[in-house]
Amino acid sequence: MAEKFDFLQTKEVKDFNQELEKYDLGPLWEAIPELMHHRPKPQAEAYLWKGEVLQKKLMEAANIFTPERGGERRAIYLQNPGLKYRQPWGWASTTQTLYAAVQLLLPGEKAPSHRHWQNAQRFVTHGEGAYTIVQGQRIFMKEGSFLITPGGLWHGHEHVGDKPMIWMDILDIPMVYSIGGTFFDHYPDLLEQPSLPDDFGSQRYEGGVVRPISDRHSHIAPVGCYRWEGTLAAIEGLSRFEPDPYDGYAVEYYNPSNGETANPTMATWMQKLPKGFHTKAHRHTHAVIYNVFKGSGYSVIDGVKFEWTEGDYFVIPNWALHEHVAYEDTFLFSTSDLPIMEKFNLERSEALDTGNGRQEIKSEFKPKTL
Ligand code: GTQ
Repeated sequence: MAEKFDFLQTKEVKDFNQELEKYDLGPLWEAIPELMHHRPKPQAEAYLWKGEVLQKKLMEAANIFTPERGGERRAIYLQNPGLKYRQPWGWASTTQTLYAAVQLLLPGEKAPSHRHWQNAQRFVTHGEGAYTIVQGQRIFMKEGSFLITPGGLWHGHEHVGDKPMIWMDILDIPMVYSIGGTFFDHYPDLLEQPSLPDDFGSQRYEGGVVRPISDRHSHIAPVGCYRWEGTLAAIEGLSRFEPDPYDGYAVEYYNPSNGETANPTMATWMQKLPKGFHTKAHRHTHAVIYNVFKGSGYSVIDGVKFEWTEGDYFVIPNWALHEHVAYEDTFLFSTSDLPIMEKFNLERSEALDTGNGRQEIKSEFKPKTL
């Protein structure tokens, strides 16, 4: 091995590498170790953003522009420092495949209807009374609601309530960008008008585990909104039994017409960690973006301690060892690229192989604060 390496350092080989570059060609003998890591080695880093920083910056943004006047949405996205400047104009996504943002809509505001082929979803963290209109259906939002807008559907928002609303957006923007598949259209009017009853999907699925007989065949979004009450009831049922040692009591939002994830490229979970619960450490190929919906605690990610409190956002990159600890009853909302990894046959997982399944803490992450 050493001999081969030495050979690659010779002047003859180096000169030839440069010669190839003149023709926009590249030598594979230089590239393999960088392109084909033994194990996933994402450029995205483990990272945490404080909720209060996002709230403050959104309120400041509200003083300088409204979505109706331009820019489409008042959303501030989570830029992973490990991915900064990787893209040509200097934006960075949250993980390699997913973008996450936090959006503010004030009473009386409208965010114009548009459509794109990126899959989108929202998780409401503050407020109620705004609706999103998706393909002619007004879907009313409130705290704890999870909403999907799969690719290609018209959607716009309007706030007809009386208190500011904040929600988290997650889209597969970086993935669609990297495969060069993006399409985007503005709706001809400011907002699409209703053509279906309000909250049509949620009403049709009010019973939860049964489906209308006409939904025996796959639909893209039979349910547009998964309400908190239903999610909580499911978790309470699970909580009567033993927790999963790695994830506590976790449920996945799914598409009841085909049994797959609610949105085709993203897996989204709500997980409860009871007070004092300490999960065992493991790692998996998919990367995860979290919102601390309720509670507080910490996660250890590749030996680094990330303390979190209600409202924070954090990222576990691909193949990073991680475990969570809850100081109080905690609900973590999360979205990952699990379906993407599964479709490419890349999903693997592995448990930490030591006595108690816990990592040694080597350092503590210092988040940016106000
Ligand atoms: O609210 O429709 O954060 O289209 C990014 C793209 C939000 C939205 C985002 C979007 C939206």
